[in-house]
Amino acid sequence: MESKQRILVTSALPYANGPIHLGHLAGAYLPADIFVRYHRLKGSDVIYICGSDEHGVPIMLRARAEGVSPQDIVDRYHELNKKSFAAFGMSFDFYGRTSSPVHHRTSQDFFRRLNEKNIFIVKKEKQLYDPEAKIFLADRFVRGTCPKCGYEDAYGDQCEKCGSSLSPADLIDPRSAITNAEPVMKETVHWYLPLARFQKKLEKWINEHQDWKPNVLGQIKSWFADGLKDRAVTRDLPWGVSIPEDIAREHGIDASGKVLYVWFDAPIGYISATIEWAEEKGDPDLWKAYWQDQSTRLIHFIGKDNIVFHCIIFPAMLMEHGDYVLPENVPANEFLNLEGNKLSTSRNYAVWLDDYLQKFEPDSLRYVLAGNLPETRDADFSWKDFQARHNNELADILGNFVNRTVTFAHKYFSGKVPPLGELDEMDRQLVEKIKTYPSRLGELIEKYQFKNYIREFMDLARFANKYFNDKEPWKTRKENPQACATTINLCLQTAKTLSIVAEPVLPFTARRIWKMLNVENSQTWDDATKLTLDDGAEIQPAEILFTKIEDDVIQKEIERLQQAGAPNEQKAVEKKETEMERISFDDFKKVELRVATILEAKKVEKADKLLQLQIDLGEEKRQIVAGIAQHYSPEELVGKRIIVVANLEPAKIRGVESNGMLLAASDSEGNLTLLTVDNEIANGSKIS
Ligand code: B3M
Ligand code: ZN
Repeated sequence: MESKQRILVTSALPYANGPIHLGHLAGAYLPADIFVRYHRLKGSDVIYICGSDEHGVPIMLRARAEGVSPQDIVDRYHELNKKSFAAFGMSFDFYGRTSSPVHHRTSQDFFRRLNEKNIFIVKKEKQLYDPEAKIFLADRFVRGTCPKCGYEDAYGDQCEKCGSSLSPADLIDPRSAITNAEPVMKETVHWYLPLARFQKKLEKWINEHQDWKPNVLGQIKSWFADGLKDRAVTRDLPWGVSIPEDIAREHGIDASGKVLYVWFDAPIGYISATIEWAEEKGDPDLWKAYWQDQSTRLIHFIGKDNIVFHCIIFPAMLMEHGDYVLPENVPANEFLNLEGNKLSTSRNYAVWLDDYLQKFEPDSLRYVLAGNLPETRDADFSWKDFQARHNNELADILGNFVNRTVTFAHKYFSGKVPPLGELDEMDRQLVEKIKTYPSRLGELIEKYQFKNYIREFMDLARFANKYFNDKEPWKTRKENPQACATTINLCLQTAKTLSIVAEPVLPFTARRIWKMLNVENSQTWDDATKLTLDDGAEIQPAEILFTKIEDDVIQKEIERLQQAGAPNEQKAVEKKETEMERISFDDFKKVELRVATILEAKKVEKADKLLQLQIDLGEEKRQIVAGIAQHYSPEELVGKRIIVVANLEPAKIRGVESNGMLLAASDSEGNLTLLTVDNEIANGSKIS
């Protein structure tokens, strides 16, 4: 029998530096689990790999703050996150960790292979050093003023305010995040991945993947447009994967003080976790059938802040290593906001998974998040919406349909599947839905359109509910028992179909329905298309699948967030009446405002405030120039919905054509935020 095509799915390794929150789930985890569960039901040869990312400066900073070791921090959160993921139904085949010996060895072997192939550029250079703590100040070990936007608390690797990627030497007035001391420059040596040299090869490879999501391709293109820069893949830190001793000796340095950059070793964590999975399966070489077979479908599920690492840096590493398959797709999601504001872990403005699971069922969150994923643009989670979709869709439609079907079968057909008789037109319509819906839903999952999958699934449940109502079995029971038997038979068959196609998103509910129908765990996606319940088969008593969530329970969650305080609340800037110039309504009507989406973004040469944007305005694409470079980085703009003055005279700004103007709000403190739309609406839609 020909071997099935292998599918290797990964989710971004969460830092073992804190609990998992909704933003993580909506980004890299829930979509992957839906995809993998679907493929398991299809009988695909699929494995799902994840684990804890346990290196990097933030973990060291947290350890220092708590007066414990980095190992203490990662031990705590590795266990907590692994437990929370399991309770949420995340079906990893292996959940590894990058502090494991297997990972250290795998990463060192990978580094050694690239070193043997002379891939790296080895540079002697001066770096910031804390003379008090006697430690080099890499990444978040140093704070200072952002050279791009003037933010005074920027990190050495990134400015959280404008999102720019930085290196410690870029910072103005740098200071040690450990002792606040003024750093000195000290000589060191680092290994660089020559990304600039790989740009052509990477562009050629990305051009073969024009089917990837536009928000992903847009960000990659803006990185290419800026020109890839060589990237240091080692750090002077006491925590991480030490560079191989033999290589350190070649350069006369002590390996223990030099480690691999966390973003060099972390993606290799996917490989090392697969190696550990194979060992656990008792077949140590099995991992090679996935990672080192070019026919494998490798799919990385991540959030948009990890696109450059998974679409440029790690693929470059894999290409140069030579033994590995490259990703077939990286369906990165955008960000999830919370009650209209950005999540803020530092301000506890988040919904933590372990906290959620103490109060609500996992399937409710799986369903509501999946129905509102930030697939191509940021999305928003609200507790009111969570309550509404749980009560009005899960409880009132799916739960109600299954419950009254099984209850009716127990009450009037002694808990057995009634005989299937002649089908009338309405019956045939339902049977047609049973036959066709699974492949429709499967296609949507294969195309990573999970929101559409959820919507169409619930449409099928609605149709089933309507069929029950329209057939009126409580009447036909007396007037036409055979027709009633056929109705309840088909309702039970539909309940089974619904449970199978729901399993990827509602794994706990699916198994409760399978238990009721006595079809536990032997289900396949194909079974969902057939009437496999035999006449007379016994079924178990009905149970309530979803109890309604009351207002006071939700109100408590909303108040908790209000106490945490939404980050950087925009204080309304009162404009005095006298300052405002009045215009006529006719004047206002001349302005044509339309909705658009940003497709690409890049800096304007020699103009630190300007960005050049390619936008989709519905019937047309346009280029506009916007003075927002000090508030938004090009990569975070891709996929954003904006409001544009569409009938402005075209202009040339610093030699760049601008055909329109976007709208943004700014306040007296220099903050600026883009105006956007809060619901889905087509590009080009007019604002009136
Ligand atoms: N640890 C997660 C993050 O950036 C990061 C992913 C690593 S995947 C190899 O939030
Ligand atoms: Zn900045």
